[in-house]
This record gives sequence, structure tokens and C-alpha cells, in this order.
Amino acid sequence: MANPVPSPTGVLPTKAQLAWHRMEYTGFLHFTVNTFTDREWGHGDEPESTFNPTDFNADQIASVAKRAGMKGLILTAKHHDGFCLWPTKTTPHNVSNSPFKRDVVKLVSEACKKAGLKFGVYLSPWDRNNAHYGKPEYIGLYREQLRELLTNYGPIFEVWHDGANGGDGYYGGARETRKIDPSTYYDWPTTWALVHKLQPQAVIFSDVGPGCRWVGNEDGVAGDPCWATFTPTAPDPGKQPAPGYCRTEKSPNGSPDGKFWLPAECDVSIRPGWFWHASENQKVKTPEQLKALYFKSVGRGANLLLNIPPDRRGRIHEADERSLLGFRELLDAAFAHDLARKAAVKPKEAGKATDGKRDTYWSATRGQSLVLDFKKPVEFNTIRLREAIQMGQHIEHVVVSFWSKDRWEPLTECSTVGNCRLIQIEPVSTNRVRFQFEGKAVAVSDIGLFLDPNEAP
Ligand code: FUL
Repeated sequence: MANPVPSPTGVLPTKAQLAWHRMEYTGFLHFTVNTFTDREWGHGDEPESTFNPTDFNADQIASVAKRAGMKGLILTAKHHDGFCLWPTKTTPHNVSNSPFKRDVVKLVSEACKKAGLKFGVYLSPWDRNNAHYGKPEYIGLYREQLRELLTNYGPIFEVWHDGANGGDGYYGGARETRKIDPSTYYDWPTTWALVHKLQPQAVIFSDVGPGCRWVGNEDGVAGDPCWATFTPTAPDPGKQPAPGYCRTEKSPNGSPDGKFWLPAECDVSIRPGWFWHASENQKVKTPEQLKALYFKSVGRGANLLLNIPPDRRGRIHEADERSLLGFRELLDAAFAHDLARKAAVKPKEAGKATDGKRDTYWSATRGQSLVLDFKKPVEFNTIRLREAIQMGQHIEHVVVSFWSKDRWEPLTECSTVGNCRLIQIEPVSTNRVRFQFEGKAVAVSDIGLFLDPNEAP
């Protein structure tokens, strides 16, 4: 008889968060006046004429992302410099007053739709151009910008609120300092309610979520362990945490007793900078480096948000495209054949259960191990585990052993599993593999074994 189906326990993901987890790998498009001024942070006093892509092609951008295996793209609709890539009614500092004139948000969102990619928006809270920034009026204006973005461009899968708030930075041509209190100034709960109302399926990113959390670094690396659960706290006692005002030292790991389902997102750029600079064309990360990041982000249960900045033409540069497609080939080769599909799973009691919806999983009782039994020995060097996270995240530790002649030999171990855990090992050949799980509840939706030809000695 199969084990009883465990019921969902503890903090659980929403439907929107579950859909987000399944995307795993998405792309970031940093594109604005900075692309043309060679800066990373614009000052806010760039004339609109600065933005002038010479050969803009949203289909090329979406097609590269699609062929790279990304599931969605997030565009910087407005970066810190305040220039809006859509013809917003909130400020003349927008694309309609540039020589390019056309609505970049529309063009990219439509190209994404055509290519089968989801679309998301980044809207910088910090605005170095807007005369109202720092005053209460700006908050209404920021919400109006969000309202435009969330009503005119189809379904949005993610809304990105950057933590950089320039509390001490100078503003625009005036070069004056405007201080804000990031804990209270933005009144985030009201803004998030607006996002939820206009786009209920959108996941909101920031240091504090409420949909997913910044992983705490810009290196593309999640912590190990990595819990999807987390409790954001403010740097100062008694204050409300907020984007740009949160203690992030625990963000890479999350915590098993976190109060909220706030999975980690690893944002990292394919280049040293977030924006395109000609001087960085030789510094694009290699396919091998990107693969290593994938194992340290997606392979630890987080999502990977890889930045691929369009160049001055308004296209993904050849160097980035080459690397992205090379990376895709490495992933395809690594996960081409799941050897575990040939195995019988023992004991039968741990057999497949279903939550009655689309997901099936192996459930094990405390101390029970799962054994994959093969008729003929299989050779593998990569292990993939997935937890049935619709039941919550509970697995704390996994010990993997293999059968060698007449006994179990230790193979490898890991901590949390969550949405996905990838483990690379020296190749081993065996006809039995054993998994021992520790945790409050065990519901495993996938065990995969692979022989990655590019890792075999
Ligand atoms: C940071 C920003 O300041 C960078 O310019 C970039 O947008 C990155 C994704 O987030 O906080």
C-alpha cells in the first residue's frame, strides 16, 4: 500500500509563485539612456535625444532569449535615471520625445508574446529625473506609471522593485541631495495591492518580496541551504522592512521557519555591467561560467534572472548570443537522458502518490529511504531532485549512496531541495542508488540521474 498522501504543511506558495518556480530561468533587459552614455547609473539629466537605437529589433531580442531557453523577459521600463521606455502620461521624459519615438515596452512585450515568452517589468522606485521625487506627490506618480505598465501590455509575470533608493544620492542636473526614508516613503503595501489587483498572477520581486526575494548578491549564486521561506527584517529595530531597507545577510539562505513563502531570485549579468558597454564585448561570461551559475542558482532551488543587455543598435550583441546558445547546448547535453526513468523504485510503499491535481510525487515516511533499482548498471555524474513544493518545503538533508558489490557506499549528500536540487559528482556506475531524506515531510516529485558528457573525465 502506498504511504498516505502528506497534506500541505507550514507556509505554502501561492498559485502565482508555483507558476513562477516552474519558469526557473528568465532574462533581464537593461536598456535605456545609459546604453548610449556608457554609464551604469544615469544622472537623470540626459536629454531625451540620447535614446536612439540604430537598428532596434525586439524580435531578435526575444528570439535569442527563447532559443537560449529562457521562459520570460523583464525589461527596465524605467531605470534610476527616470527615462521611461513607454509614452507615459506622467512625464515628458519618455521615449516619445526621443528620436526613436516608438513604444519600446509595447515592442518588447509583443515580441515576447510572439516568441512564447512571458513578459515582466522593472520600474525603478528611485527616480533621479523627476522633480517630485522625495515628495509625497511622487508616490502617486509612481503608482500611475505602474498602472500604465500593468494595464496596457498584456499579462505581466513579474514586477521588479529595485532596492537601490539613492537615499543619499544626488539628483539630476541640479545635483542636489534628496533624502527619503525607505521604510516609510513609498508606502509599499498600497502599491503592492495595486499590482495584485491589476495583475493577480504577477510575482513581485524586492528585498522583501512579497512574491520573491532578492538573493542578497548580484553574482547569480544562491545560498546552500536555500529555503523558499524567509522573514524579512528591518536594519533598525521597530521599523518596517522595505525594498532597499532590509537585512539581507540571511537572504541567500532563507530560513526553515520563515514566516513567508519568498523564494530566492538570483539576478546576475552576462557582462560585468548591467548595461551594454562596447568595452565589455570581450568580457561576456562563457557558456561554462553560465552553466556553473545555473547549478548554483536553479540547482539550489532559486530562479536565475540572467541580464542580457541590448546594445546601441537595440539588439542582443553577437558575443552574448554566442555565449547564451553555447550555454543552452551545455544544458541540453547535460539533461538529455534521464537514466532514472529505467529504474524500479523501492520500497513500493513509498510509491507514487498524487495531490489530485497535476502533480505526482514520491512520499516517504520518516527514516524511509527510496531506492532506484536498475536491471543493468547505469553510469551517471549528475543528480536532479525536486520537492513537491505545493506541499511546502521540508527536506533538510539528503544522503545518497550507491550499491557497490555487496554493500552501500556513500556517494554524496546535500541540504535543501525545494524546487530543484542539482548535484554534480564524479561519474559512478551502479545498479542501485539510495536516497535517505531528512525533514518534517518528504514529498519528492522528481529524481533524475544523468551522464553529462561535458563533465565526464
Ligand atoms: C541594482 C541597480 O542599481 C542596478 O543598476 C541594476 O538595475 C541591478 C539589477 O539592481 O540595484
